[in-house]
Amino acid sequence: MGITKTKDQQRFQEMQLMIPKSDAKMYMSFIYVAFAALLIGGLMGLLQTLVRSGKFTLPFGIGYYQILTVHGVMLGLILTTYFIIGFQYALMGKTVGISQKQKKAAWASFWVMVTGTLLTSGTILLGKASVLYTFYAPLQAHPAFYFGLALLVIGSWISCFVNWRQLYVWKKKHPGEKSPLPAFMVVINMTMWFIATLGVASTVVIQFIPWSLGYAATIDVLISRTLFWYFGHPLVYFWLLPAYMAWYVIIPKIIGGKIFSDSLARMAFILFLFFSIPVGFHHQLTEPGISPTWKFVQVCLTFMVVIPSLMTAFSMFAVFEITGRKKGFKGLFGWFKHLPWKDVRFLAPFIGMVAFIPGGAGGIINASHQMNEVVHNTIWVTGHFHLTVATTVILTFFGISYWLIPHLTGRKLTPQINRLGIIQTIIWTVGMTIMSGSMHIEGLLGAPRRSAFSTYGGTAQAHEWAYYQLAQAVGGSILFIGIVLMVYIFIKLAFFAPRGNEAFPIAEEDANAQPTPMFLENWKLWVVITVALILVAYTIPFVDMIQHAPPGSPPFTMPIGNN
Ligand code: HAS
Repeated sequence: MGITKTKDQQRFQEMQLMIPKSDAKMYMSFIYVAFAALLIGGLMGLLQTLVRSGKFTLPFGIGYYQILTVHGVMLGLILTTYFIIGFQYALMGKTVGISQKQKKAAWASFWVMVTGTLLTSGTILLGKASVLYTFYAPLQAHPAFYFGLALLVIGSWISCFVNWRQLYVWKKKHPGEKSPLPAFMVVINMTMWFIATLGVASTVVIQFIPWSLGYAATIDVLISRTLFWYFGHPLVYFWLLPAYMAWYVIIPKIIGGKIFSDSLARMAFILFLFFSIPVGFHHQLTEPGISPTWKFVQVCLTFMVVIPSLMTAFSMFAVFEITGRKKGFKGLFGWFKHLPWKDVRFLAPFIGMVAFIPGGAGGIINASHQMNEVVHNTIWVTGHFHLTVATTVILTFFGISYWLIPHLTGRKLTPQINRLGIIQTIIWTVGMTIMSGSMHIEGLLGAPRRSAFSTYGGTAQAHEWAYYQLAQAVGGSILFIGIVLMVYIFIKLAFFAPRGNEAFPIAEEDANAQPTPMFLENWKLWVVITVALILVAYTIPFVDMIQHAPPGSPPFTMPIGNN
């Protein structure tokens, strides 16, 4: 049974209530940490491109792998997780509300995560954990690094429980009604995150911590990598889904349209829950110890996870076209003209969408088993994730920041800040096009990823790659200017912009929209299917890995001061 229109409209009005100051403070705390991580991680990114160009040597004995680890952890793990959790709390607070008790628990999640972050970053900065953001065994870090990671995950689990509880309490108060779309999406993302992080938590607690403390002399590398990638691929969708939340729910409002299809959006998110997790082997296609049959099964499942992204692309084109035509724009592409190009809240996420066309195509190439042989472990993969997470996702997060931060701090996005935002978006687009484009080409020429200049600087190929590495240094420097500008905009929006009320733009459904089928909220069924798919994809190969385990590996530490 679907929901009546009057109730829908009434709920929509409730959503427009202002967020209380104390709630806003909690949401903003996550966002402050995210932007601090952006600045630190971005600076490390700049240093990396300079070192790889062979024209710059790190001072004070700082190692290449040390800055690479800071870069990956700060941007890939800290910036994303904090921004996402802060944004999701805001969406939940706005649509289903947050009680005092839930807020206390949310603060607990924040402080546990901060404690973990300080431990992890401290060990990396002291040079005791140059293990990159994937911390592959047998690279070994100081135990504090792993304890920090475990706390980060535990803190995020508290957020999962808070978000689930928020929706549960709301549903109790609104029997028979469908949940607000943003809340539904947040709960899917956190359910996926919880199931996925069980993998990384197990390897950290069962394998890495005892090994780093010296209780175990060796570690089973294949098992640790498998548990990592069981988590690692859903991790990328944990980054992507909040961007999709903004595309489905926020962007239509900003362009003056309606949600294209509430049911389609929910279905896409359910498909992400099903297919994000049982696909980790596509990161391990070149690894021995996993049978080709199981790699093939997971490659097929990877192609399933492409479908909800194609549904999203379809949905976005439909929103743009329908809104344009309603405004009277005619012709095949006339609707394109109505888009609010001068509104940075739209422009930044839109460029993110455009970047996802080549970014997604690159992902499909990576997933195609034979083609993966060409690109695996080359800097092509780095190019791929700079298009996906560092452009599609991050530009959307910036787009969200332009309205979310002033909304939470009681300020206004002024025309001047909007203009700066447009400049920032252009700088980012130019910098990333140069950097990611040259990474893709250099990868096709065989250049390795994650390699210090000292490992390939003297080789014959290094000459062939030099041009692209220079281009990456140029792109990286432009991007760093973009980061500094974004941090400036953030500080302005958080502390100095004029006081006012910035809208929290949540789109409505069309008055004539078909009711959303209630079976889409059958949470138990979705979780059972997800677990069943995971068991199908992982049980036999995992048992194989344990039964045929080779002797474990002793620890290995990256050389310090290796440029
Ligand atoms: Fe990936 C490696 C496969 C998506 C991130 N990926 C990585 C790594 C990262 C990453 C971080 O199969 C490196 C990990 C490491 O350190 O080793 N990836 C895929 C596939 C997809 C995909 C099949 N990746 C992402 C996303 C990421 C991300 C999203 C971050 C957010 N990836 C791989 C594989 C590897 C890999 C292998 C391992 C490689 C190796 O060998 O190590 C798919 O989800 C992509 C589907 C996307 C689409 C695009 C839909 C387009 C849309 C935009 C519409 C545009 C509009 C605007 C509406 C089908 C929705 C239009 C307007 C106009 C004017 C045109």
